[in-house]
Amino acid sequence: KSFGIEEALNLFGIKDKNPGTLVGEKSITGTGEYIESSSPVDGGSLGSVDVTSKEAYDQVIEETSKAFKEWRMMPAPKRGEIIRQIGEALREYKEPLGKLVSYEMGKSLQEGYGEVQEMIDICDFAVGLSRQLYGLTMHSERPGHRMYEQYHPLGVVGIISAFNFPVAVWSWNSMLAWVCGDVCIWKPSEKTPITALACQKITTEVLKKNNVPTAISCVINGDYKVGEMMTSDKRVPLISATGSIRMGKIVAQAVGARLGKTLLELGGNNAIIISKDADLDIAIRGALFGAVGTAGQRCTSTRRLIIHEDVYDEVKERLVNAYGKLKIGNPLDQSNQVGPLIDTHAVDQYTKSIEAVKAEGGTTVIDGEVLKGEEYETGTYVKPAIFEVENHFEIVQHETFAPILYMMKYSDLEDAIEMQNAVPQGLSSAIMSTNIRETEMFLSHAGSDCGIANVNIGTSGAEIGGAFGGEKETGGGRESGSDAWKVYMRRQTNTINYSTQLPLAQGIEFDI
Ligand code: UN1
Repeated sequence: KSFGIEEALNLFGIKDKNPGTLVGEKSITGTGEYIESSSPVDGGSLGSVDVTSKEAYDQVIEETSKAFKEWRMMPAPKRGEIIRQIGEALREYKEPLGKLVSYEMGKSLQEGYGEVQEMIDICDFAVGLSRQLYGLTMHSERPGHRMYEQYHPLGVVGIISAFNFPVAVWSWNSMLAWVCGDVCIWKPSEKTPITALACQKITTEVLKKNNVPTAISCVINGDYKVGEMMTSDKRVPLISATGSIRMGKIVAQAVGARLGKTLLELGGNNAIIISKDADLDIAIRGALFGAVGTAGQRCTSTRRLIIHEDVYDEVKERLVNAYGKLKIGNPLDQSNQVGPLIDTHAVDQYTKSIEAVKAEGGTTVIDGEVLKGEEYETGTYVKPAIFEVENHFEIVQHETFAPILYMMKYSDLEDAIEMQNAVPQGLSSAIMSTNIRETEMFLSHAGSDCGIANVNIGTSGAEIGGAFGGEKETGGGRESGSDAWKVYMRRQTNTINYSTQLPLAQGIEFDI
């Protein structure tokens, strides 16, 4: 373990064997089976966590539900003050936490710090929000009546997060849920359980200091079976799940069967349209970051480039040139730009996708390769690849969570937009163009069908201030900024009669 990882683990109290079920600072014994977290960077172990049993889960629900009764009565701005302190604690722990994120997940150190920064940003956002949980007032049609709506806390929020943003996505959900007066149970990805324990430690220290029930923050661990305990549980009114479309469909059906609420943020198949009027310096930079950043393991990663025929060859040449300069290796070494994939299973998916694109008739621009030799012994490092394809290829219609970029040609913008939309997913999209007619068309009703549509910015790197999520098989949920908070609350419409009459609605009369 390099670069002070050992110190970071010690700082967060991580041992070889750790409890995996936490109610605030208290741990509950689980199944006694352990999940080991091993780093894709060098195969080193970060420690293991005890898998949550059904009994342990029930105890978590019981204790967090009790905490809800107290937490929901605290004024929202007071809850916001506690979130402010969590943001302060995250500022303090940014370095060691960012480093652990980088080591456990495999993203570059800079991206590890960047992820913690997103957590700090959502804390700041949530503090302001705690004074702005606004409802509307409306004019009653009846004399002496008043109408308004208010938002109340929902209860227990179950958060299922993915390995690629192991801590930020939890914070987008939990910080908002907490200012809204909810309590949270977090099931982190079984590939990244250790950073979740670190976050729990940071959070509970703040909660304890403020003398509020630490049970508002709970962690459970395990695979999909542990997730199912929450999705099928009526005591959990909202499940917020980030991950694959396959997982999302299972979660949606389980929660839907009991008419619970879901917030789903699932796969993307994000494209950038590069027009003949693009600023190519910006276009290449945006495409490169989107395609190889986080080794292609963001929901928002750029998977497809749809390039105007007039600039196609130039874009291709410049991309090949830029790819040739990429440094692939240990992400904790800041001179490297591309780290490993999460595990060898992901490498298999990468290899199979490349075989599939070739079998379907794709042309190799830069071939893929699983890197071997010193520094790459884990078998998790791969070379970012580029292929020329047609949009309808089955493999192009899929999200492969790896640095594989597809190039396609267009001559007419309408066709380009149609191609961009002609995939099952609808998360992020972008156009590179300095022509206002083109950019406005892209943003119009006839334009991109995605939850995120950018102009002269790539598909990834969204700020927390906007609502984050997408349409179609991306699941339709919105997390993070704007009015995403509303999903964490229940809306109530109130009508108050202060007159001496009881005029019935729609002019109905009764004889009494
Ligand atoms: C994700 O990949 O699940 O927009 C989230 C981005 C980041 C978040 C990605 N802010 O790339």
